[in-house]
Amino acid sequence: MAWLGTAELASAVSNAGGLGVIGCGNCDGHWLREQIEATRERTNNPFAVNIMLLSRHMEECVRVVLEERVSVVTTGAGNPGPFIPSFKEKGIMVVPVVASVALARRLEGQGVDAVIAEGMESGGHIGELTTMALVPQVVDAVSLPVVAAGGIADGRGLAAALALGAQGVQIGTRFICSEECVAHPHFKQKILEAKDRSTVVTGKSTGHPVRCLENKFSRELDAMEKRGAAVTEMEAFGTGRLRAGVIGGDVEDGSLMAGQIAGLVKEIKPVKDIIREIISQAEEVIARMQNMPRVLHV
Ligand code: TUI
Repeated sequence: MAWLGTAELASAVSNAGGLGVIGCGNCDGHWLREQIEATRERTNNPFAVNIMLLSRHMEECVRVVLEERVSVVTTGAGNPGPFIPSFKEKGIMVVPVVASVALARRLEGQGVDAVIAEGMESGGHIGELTTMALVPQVVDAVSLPVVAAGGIADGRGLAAALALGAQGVQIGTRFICSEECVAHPHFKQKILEAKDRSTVVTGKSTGHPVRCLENKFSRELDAMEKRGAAVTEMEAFGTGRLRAGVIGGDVEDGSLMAGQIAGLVKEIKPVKDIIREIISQAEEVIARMQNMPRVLHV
């Protein structure tokens, strides 16, 4: 949740019983330190920092997390292997996003505390497997707690993730439409209007596929890809577009990263109401399933 996982949202989630996450995206160390301090002013509960491993400021962000001794670090868009020992030395829990069983296994061997199995329903940078296929295979492959991510925005999604063997869920897109999220109102409105097929995946040919709401920017990127534009040209074309879209509200020329579940989001609400509703709906779903007649009597 680059630019959106700020102190406002992270502290609201941590105050409501979740684990709020500050999203680094391409931020620098100075921005991250400010967000950590602002989060600490708003909550006494633990929170996490997500480090995006493709960022040019990544090493700076790692240093800030170590200095500030944040409770939990999550990582995305790569293999955090080389940084694990320094986090563990400071007692920081390490919870990487994985998009494959192979990386989950490798990172278990390197001492991570849990993994986030994120399916390609997610917004932003994605792997190739769906949440439904990835989560149970990761659950069977490792002895660590597994957090499911990708396509989860309500209690049905939470219950389904638990049924797949996950211990918890990571939720992004639903929280864009929270009162606390600093997303531009025009971006929030685009999510509220989204339908099931409103997102597209751009950048497959660059090796870094990204899911976002379809708009002028995504169509232009798609056209560049089809005419075989160079990766450097596409990267230059995309620079600054995420911030312009999600904070600046440029919903045509900006990048509006969001997950496939955007079509399910119909209301802007406070974080605590979103979390309470998700949990009570999951409890209802699970209770209903427990009362289902059994088909097989042996
Ligand atoms: O990282 C994300 N979501 C992101 S990062 C991002 S910034 C970006 N912009 C343009 C191009 C690329 C990135 C926007 N959204 N989510 C976590 C995530 N991690 N999803 C998938 C992965 C992942 C993929 C492959 C994690 C590890 C991985 O392993 C590769 C390897 O080295 O084995």
